[in-house]
Parts: sequence; C-alpha cells; structure tokens
Amino acid sequence: MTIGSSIPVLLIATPMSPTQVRRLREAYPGVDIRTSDWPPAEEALAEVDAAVLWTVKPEWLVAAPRLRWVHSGGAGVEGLPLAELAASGVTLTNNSGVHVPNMPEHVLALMLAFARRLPALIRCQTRHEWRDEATHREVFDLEGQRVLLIGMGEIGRGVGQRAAALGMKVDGLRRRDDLTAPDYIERSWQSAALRDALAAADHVVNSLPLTAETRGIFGAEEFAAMKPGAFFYNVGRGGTVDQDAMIAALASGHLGGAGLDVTEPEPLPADSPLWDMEQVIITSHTSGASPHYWERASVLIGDNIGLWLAGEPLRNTVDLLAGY
Ligand code: OXD
Repeated sequence: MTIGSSIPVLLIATPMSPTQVRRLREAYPGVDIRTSDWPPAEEALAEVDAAVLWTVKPEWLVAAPRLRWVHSGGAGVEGLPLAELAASGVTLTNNSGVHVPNMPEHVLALMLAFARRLPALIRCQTRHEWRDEATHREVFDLEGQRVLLIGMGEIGRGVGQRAAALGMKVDGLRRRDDLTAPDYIERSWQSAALRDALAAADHVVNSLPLTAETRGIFGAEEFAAMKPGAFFYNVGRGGTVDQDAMIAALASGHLGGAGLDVTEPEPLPADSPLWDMEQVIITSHTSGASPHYWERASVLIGDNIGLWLAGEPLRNTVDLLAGY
C-alpha cells in the first residue's frame, strides 16, 4: 500500500471513545489521526489516506482522492459500494471477530429461551398467570441435541464452542476446504451437502454474510429438509433467507421455532406475521451490540495501522469480488 509523501491521515468517523483514540495516537505518532461525527463532511475527506467508516458513499471516493484504506465499522459489507472501492484501488477491512463473545452469547440465549419455554412464560407473567403443567410438558434439554453451524467464521465458531460446553453435538457446514475445523466439531459438512446436514440438526444457526452466492440460500426446500420441530436462528443477514418460505414452515409447525436477529427488510414491517408467531423471538438486529465493541475494534484497527505503515497485508481484508 502506498502512502503519499506527507504524514498519512486517518479519519475515524465511528463512535470510538476519546481514550481509544488517544491510545491510537500515542501508539502511532507518525499518523495524523482525526475524528469526525457521522457522516463526515466531504471536505473532511479531502486529505485522508485511510478512514474508519460505517459505509462509503460512492461520491466520497471522488472527494477523497488519496483514500487507499477503509475500515468498515461493521462485519457485513453488503451495503458498501464494493465494485467502486475495487475500481478506486481502496483496500477494505472489516470488524469481523469483534462480535465475539456477544453474538455467540446472543444465540445461546435464544436457544436456552426456546428450551426453557421462556417466551410462553414471559407472556403468562405479563398476564399474572401461573404456567406450570404446559411448561413441564414442553421444556427440553439442549444437552445431547445437535446444532449445525452455517457459517464457520468467528461467530459460528463462538457458538460452536459454547454449545459444546453445554454438551451439545456440533456440526459445521464449510464453504472452504482449506480451514481446519475446531476439535469440538463432530461432523464437518461440505456446502453441497447442505440438505443432509440440515436433516440431522435440532438447531440450525445461520451467520452467513449476504453475497450474490448466499442470497436466498434458505428457501422452501431447505426448510423442508430440516428435522420436524427443529429450530432456526439467523444472526447473519435477513436476505440469506426466503422469508415467506420460513413463515410457511413456521405456520405449518414443521419448524419448531425461529430466533431472528435479522430480517428482510429491517425494521421488520409492523404487519409481518412474524411478530405475532408465538414460536418466534425477534431481537431487532441487536446481537452485535456490546459495551466492549469499540474497545475490541480499536485494538484491531491499531494492529492494522501498524501493518498499513509497514506496507503489509491488513487483518480482515475483504475480498471485494466475493463480498465478504
Ligand atoms: C455487522 C452487524 O455487520 O452487526 O457488524 O450486523
């Protein structure tokens, strides 16, 4: 990566705390680290070589002729203009990995809520109604059940590790053969075997990014392939799921329940049938929230500033063609 002859300028336009920014400045005195509110004014981009941003408007690439590196404030990058970034020679990195432990903990919370029938109990509590007999009949143990991870990045692996600690059997579906599976993975399925993998699982956890390849990957046939009564969780992107097909699978009772942090569109329209389904938990795209998010992100960004200055490959570089 070439940095112009003057001192490189890095603009941070995401909510990093003054302490986190100060630590970066102290660690890298050779970089002019500036901050701005979101969204940054176009004038603030004129001199920047690198920027930490939630997204990039295509016109910013014109306003920032020196821009060579963008670090995205999130992990999913489907909303960024990837082709334009590639054409402008901008390297994109993301916050992948920063969502652990919170996102795996969120998925476990959903699973435990279904197993202990918390949604039904909370509904009864709001009505001051004791619910013992039905709950005794309906609860189940997670121990011994099988979870399938669709998406074996940091989030999927974090779920797997925690599920294994609860005594669950963990399977993973992998898109790439070159990654070694962690030792808690009992069965590692190839993508082509998706439906067989689905048929074996009691819980299916989708943490896939949204790309041309993953859009609508869960359709009617995939839901039909799942075990009757199995649970589906989505903490990736709503667009990876054919939502009507999922609603039909829930309405018929084939799917036992769904824990949905993400939907398509967002916010979920008030008239979506999903809101009123008793076997659905909707968490409004909050699984990524953590009070330590920017602390973890600022460490990653600091490492990358060092690599950037040294002209070395950056951590979490996004493949702009593949989209993740
Ligand atoms: C992300 C998210 O992409 O939280 O970071 O959805």
